[in-house]
Amino acid sequence: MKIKLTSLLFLSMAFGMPKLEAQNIQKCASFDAMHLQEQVQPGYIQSTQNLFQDFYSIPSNRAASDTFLYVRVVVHIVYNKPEENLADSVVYNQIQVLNEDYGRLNPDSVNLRPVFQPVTGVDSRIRFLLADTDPQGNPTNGITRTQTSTTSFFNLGGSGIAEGVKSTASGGIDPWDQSRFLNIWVCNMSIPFIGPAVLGYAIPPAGLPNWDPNSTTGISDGVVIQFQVFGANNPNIISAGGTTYIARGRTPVHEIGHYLGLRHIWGDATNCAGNDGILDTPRATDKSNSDCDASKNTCVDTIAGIDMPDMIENYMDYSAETCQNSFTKDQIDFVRWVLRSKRPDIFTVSFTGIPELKNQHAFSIWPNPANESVTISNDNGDVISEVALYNTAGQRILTQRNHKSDILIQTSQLKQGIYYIEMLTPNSVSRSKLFVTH
Ligand SMILES: [Ca+2]
Ligand SMILES: [Ca+2]
Ligand SMILES: [Zn+2]
Repeated sequence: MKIKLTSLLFLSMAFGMPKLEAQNIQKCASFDAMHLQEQVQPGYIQSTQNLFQDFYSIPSNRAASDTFLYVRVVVHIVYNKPEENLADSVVYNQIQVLNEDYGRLNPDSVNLRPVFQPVTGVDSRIRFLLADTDPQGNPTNGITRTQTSTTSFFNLGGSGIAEGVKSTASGGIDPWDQSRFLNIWVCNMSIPFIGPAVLGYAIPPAGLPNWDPNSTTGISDGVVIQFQVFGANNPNIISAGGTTYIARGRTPVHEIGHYLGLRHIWGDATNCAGNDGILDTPRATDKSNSDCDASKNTCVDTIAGIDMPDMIENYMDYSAETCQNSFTKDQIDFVRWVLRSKRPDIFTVSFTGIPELKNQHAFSIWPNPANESVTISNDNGDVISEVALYNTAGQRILTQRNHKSDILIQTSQLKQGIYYIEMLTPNSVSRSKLFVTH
């Protein structure tokens, strides 16, 4: 990776600006970041591999639990140019994509080929919520904005790793307490005069007993994302060599997979010996380079009695974001186990413990309590683009998309009780209680 980028830059200096094909973008530098971590914490990589044995060795680790886990997220927007200062609506959209993909609520999950039916992932019951209280206890919308004089956080000597963005002293912003918040930095880490080379990275928690996410040495804990690929409604595009990279918000889905311990589906090897540690993901000889080639079956293995084709639909592949739509069952069980056992303070289990979002927008919810139906209207006249209804267990039970400033929700089929209603507008996300009585 380091050699590749260096030679790319050298080529550009020697021969003028080369065409950077979109296929040549290294989608993820997590494996390089893991090796950098190994240098300051010998044994780190082995400990992350041990996580898989630890997970599989105790059957109850895989036990399904209905408990919803709500991860506190802070998104740090670090920008130099105006287009890098992504709107709140882009952040909200990305959070929605995370919840859809980790909840298997994504509409394109139906595109997963039937051959993978025996290993198809379920709803992880992990949900991502922007923090509403910062580390000092002040109200926040979970988004920080930092203007920087740094035009790119790309580090030529560091395998594309952009650790500078994680430090105020180096033009970025210091993390919020990494044992309590999933920190996501969104920035520009393009190679000067060439363009984006790495779209994101994150490293798994170590299985070491002295694992400290707040450690100041090595790779600082959290996720880094190249600004054009954050949010499916991002107005910026990566276009190089006549090819446009189509972003669907799946780079953060992939990187959070690493943050929760997952490895690349092909096991970071170029032969069938590569192993991602997960038993129900088929092996592959190499990454899918942004393609959606469903004809590939590069390695023979037997999962659920069959030799499955390469799983280009998997979020942990390098396939195009338009054909990614699934985790497997074991990947889902594994990330839940990692979250509970290795990052135990980063989530809350009670949706009711999460304060309602206030003062972002005034909505009228009438009648409340509702019987047959309820009408929600946005008092300032802006469009309500989506309404989601959750029960007190935090399960999303209804999603309704919309194009007007008001929306009617049928409640006659809902059981009597308390619900949480979430309203998305192009500029805000708000939550409120809804009571249903019959
Ligand atoms: Ca596997
Ligand atoms: Ca196969
Ligand atoms: Zn990756």
